[in-house]
Amino acid sequence: MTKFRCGTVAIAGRPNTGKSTLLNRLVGEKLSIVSPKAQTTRHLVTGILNTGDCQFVFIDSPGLQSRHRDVLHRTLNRRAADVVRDADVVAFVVDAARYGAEDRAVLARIPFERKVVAVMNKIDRVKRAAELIPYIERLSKEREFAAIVPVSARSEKNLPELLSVLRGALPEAPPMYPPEQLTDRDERFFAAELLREKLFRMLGEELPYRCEVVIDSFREEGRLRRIEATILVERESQKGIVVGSKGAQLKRMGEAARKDMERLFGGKVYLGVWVKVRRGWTDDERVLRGLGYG
Ligand SMILES: Nc1nc2c(ncn2[C@@H]2O[C@H](COP(=O)(O)OP(=O)(O)OP(=O)(O)O)[C@@H](O)[C@H]2O)c(=O)[nH]1
Ligand SMILES: [Mg+2]
Repeated sequence: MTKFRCGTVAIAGRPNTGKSTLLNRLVGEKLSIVSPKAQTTRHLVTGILNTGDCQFVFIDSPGLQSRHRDVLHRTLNRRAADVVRDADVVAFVVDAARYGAEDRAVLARIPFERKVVAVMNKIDRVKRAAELIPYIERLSKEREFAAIVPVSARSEKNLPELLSVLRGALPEAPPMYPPEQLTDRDERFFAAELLREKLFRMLGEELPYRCEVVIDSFREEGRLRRIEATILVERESQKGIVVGSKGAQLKRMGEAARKDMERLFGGKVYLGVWVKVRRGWTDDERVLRGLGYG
């Protein structure tokens, strides 16, 4: 009889390689927010997948990066480093056709004794499979990987192969979570994240990095979830952009977030959103602690 395996898989890599997309596709539910902008993920998001002989506890993490040097982004880098230190195996996600200094910096922070599976994502962008060979060869010189697996998270290519390799790297152990549990986060968390995703997708290049979403109240009234949220910005001028002309921008983002929440929660949502200025919140340790960035 095959022995049951269970353990944690840290999903790590430089920003924008598709870590959150990969987590969502592996567990079959949109748990972690995704945008074309780097450094979208700020929290460790756990997604649990049960197969007949294994429980995978995936942990998505912020992409290690150096573009922003404020306390918020230094905290994110610390989170990313902690998660690769503590996991049973690391899924090190790289872009199929690109490997550089930023990827190398992530790899350098993974303890030497940790098992690492290199995941070459976005192979849907590569025209012919043969083009991958030199990249695989180069990558294999960077470290002794347990395996190098080319995948496409977006088109779900090679994900069963990836799971089988990851399973082999996990310890024999009983499940950590009950089989029906999908994540360790609650609806309040997902409500904030889904709204934050819309800021990343619908606002300009720099503004999302200056915004945070706080859920002020989350109440269930029969089958309706009544959610009140505040978007924090750093300056008055940013507030104007987030709200938009006659409130149009805020309305658009709120509606998109509400629809996603209704899909995820499986029920009607009322979402009220306000925008407040909290000067310098990205660089204020006390404020950040209050926002859960300990
Ligand atoms: N073509 C292609 N695009 C992908 C694939 N996986 C992810 N993407 C896109 O890459 C972008 C970044 O995806 P994310 O999943 O947010 O990347 P991430 O690594 O979590 O990024 P951070 O949280 O910022 O570190 C998004 O536009 C995704 O749609 C893939 O397999 N193929
Ligand atoms: Mg992410």
